[in-house]
Amino acid sequence: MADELFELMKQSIIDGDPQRAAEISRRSLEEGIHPLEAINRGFLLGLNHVGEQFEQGEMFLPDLVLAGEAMKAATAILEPEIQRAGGKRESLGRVVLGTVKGDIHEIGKTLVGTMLSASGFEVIDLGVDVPFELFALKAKELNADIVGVSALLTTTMTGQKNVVQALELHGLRPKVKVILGGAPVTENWSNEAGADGYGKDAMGAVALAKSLMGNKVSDAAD
Ligand code: B12
Repeated sequence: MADELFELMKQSIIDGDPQRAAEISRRSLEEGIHPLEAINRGFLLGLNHVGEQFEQGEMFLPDLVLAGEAMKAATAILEPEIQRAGGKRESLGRVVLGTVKGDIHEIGKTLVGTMLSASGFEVIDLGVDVPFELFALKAKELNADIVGVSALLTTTMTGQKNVVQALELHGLRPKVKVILGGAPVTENWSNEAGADGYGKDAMGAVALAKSLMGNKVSDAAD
């Protein structure tokens, strides 16, 4: 039964059908499927399929756009449920999050924000196409503990390093930890960019943020 729904979820993304994606999201909640499971075992498989087809020249930009819209329709319904399941608790730390300049991919970044917030972090989401220095200015203004930078393109990934440099320039390192993510990001790149770590997915992002807060020297001014 659940397997059938996962298949329908995947197909709604491949078809680029936001209405259908929303409808199946609601149904899956009614049937007691965990929203994160719906994302990981259903919708994401569709998005990966579209990405692969696009790379092979079998699908085109409009397909990518529609798949993105369908994914957003699904997460609009599922993410509030992930938040609710997290409940309210004391803040584990403050995270400034965004997708780096030149890059408008938002789905993964938003999912990371939702998971961090459901796990007890305070998240300030700066959105997409965020100028390098704005990450630093916001981190300073909001006294952030962690800055999270997402990049989905090999061409914009280099911007993550610029964010680390902007934080250095503003004297915020190492007080503010930097975590990186996005499909092309690896541990090697994270080291090369001078970040504190990278998260492979939203669960990895939460584990990383928690471990960095555990290692963080507490600041009397906080
Ligand atoms: C949907 C999509 C789009 C949509 C985005 C819609 C939106 N509102 O976000 C649109 C249509 C806008 C788009 C545009 C483009 N795209 Co696009 N897109 C995709 C696609 C299919 C899915 C991305 C996605 O949402 N994945 C799902 C999320 C949940 O996964 P994720 O983003 O990887 O995030 C997870 C982890 O990476 C991690 N994570 C992410 N961020 C962070 C941050 C932190 C701090 C941490 C710790 C972890 C973390 O956790 C997340 C949750 O698990 C991918 C293919 C793919 N399978 O990745 C191509 C892909 C990324 N796009 C690609 C390309 C080429 C483009 C365009 C250049 C196409 C064009 N010719 O115009 C443009 C670029 C626009 C721009 N300037 O940004 C290529 C990139 C190739 C490359 N290596 O550089 C890909 C890989 C497709 C391909 N196979 O060729 N795209």
